[in-house]
Amino acid sequence: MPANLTPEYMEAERRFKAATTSEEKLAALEEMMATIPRHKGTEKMQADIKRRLSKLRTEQARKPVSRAGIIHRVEKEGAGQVALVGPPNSGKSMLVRQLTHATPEVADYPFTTRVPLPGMMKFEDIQIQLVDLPPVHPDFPESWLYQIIRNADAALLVVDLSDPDLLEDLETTLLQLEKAKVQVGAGAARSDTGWLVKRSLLLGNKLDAGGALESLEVLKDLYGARFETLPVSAETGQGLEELRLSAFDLLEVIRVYTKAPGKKLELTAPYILKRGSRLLDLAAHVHHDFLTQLKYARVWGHGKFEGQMVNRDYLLADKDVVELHR
Ligand SMILES: Nc1nc2c(ncn2[C@@H]2O[C@H](COP(=O)(O)OP(=O)(O)O)[C@@H](O)[C@H]2O)c(=O)[nH]1
Ligand SMILES: [Mg+2]
Repeated sequence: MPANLTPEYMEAERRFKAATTSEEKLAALEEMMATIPRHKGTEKMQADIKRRLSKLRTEQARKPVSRAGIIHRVEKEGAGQVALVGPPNSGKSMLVRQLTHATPEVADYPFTTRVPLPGMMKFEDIQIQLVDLPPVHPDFPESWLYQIIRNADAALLVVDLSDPDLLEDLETTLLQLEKAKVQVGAGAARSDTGWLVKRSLLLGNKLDAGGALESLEVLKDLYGARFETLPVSAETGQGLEELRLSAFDLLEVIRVYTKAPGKKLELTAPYILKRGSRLLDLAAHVHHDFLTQLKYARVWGHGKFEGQMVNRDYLLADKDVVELHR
């Protein structure tokens, strides 16, 4: 089976080969792991990356920690990792406080947040990982910040609708991302090396505050074509339920439940798969034996399928219930 490697993966591999420090190697390997297509044809490569990663991590763990040049990273958990990206004081930490059990410090002065802090956000029956981050701003030039953003599955661009400098702040954030070769929003994909496209959503926070509605209109006028824009208030909770759903959409994953033949339908924790996955992809997740032994499956879901037989190429949909037969 051909490996079908993506340009993102090739770039990460190029960076790995060019890396001179173990930090750079680790960062590149993590990106390789995040971008390698997951199928039978790349299993050996995946195993190889995993082995190198764990070796490097072990080496790192043995090293004494030096204050200067400390690197932060956030291990992925749940259905996907979403980074909160934006200027200082836009309310990133408060959003993470409201949406997860994490308790980052919230304050009305900039640069309160100095380290990443993950928290798990519930959406229906799954958990999505949010990562609170220091501001994306020239005064916080740490490269690990951009590495975390690059490595995340998606980004929420958080701006303060009550801030008169809103547009300037957003431009500063976008410029910083551009310098880090992170492309956000709609537009022709950059083809020069190193660029990474990050699915993202523009969050207009502080909807409760004075002037917010006017700013929202301006924001939509200027950036509506580039970004889907969602107004929220971390303070009052307005828009936060929509935000959970939007974050899920942003991840472009589906939930698939399995059921054993002859057993009653009992919804357990779903498998999380990329949108566009087929029955065979699910089978590979459940057990590698299914890859060769799978004969057919029955599917219940989206009002159309009531235990209908489907073959290996069946395109899975969110909330499908699948019974695998071999
Ligand atoms: N009115 C209002 N204030 C908010 C909202 N979200 C955050 N804040 C305030 O904005 C300031 C900065 O919040 P913080 O979460 O620390 O911003 P960060 O720097 O982006 O993490 C704090 O004083 C918060 O209380 C909101 O939705 N409405
Ligand atoms: Mg903060």
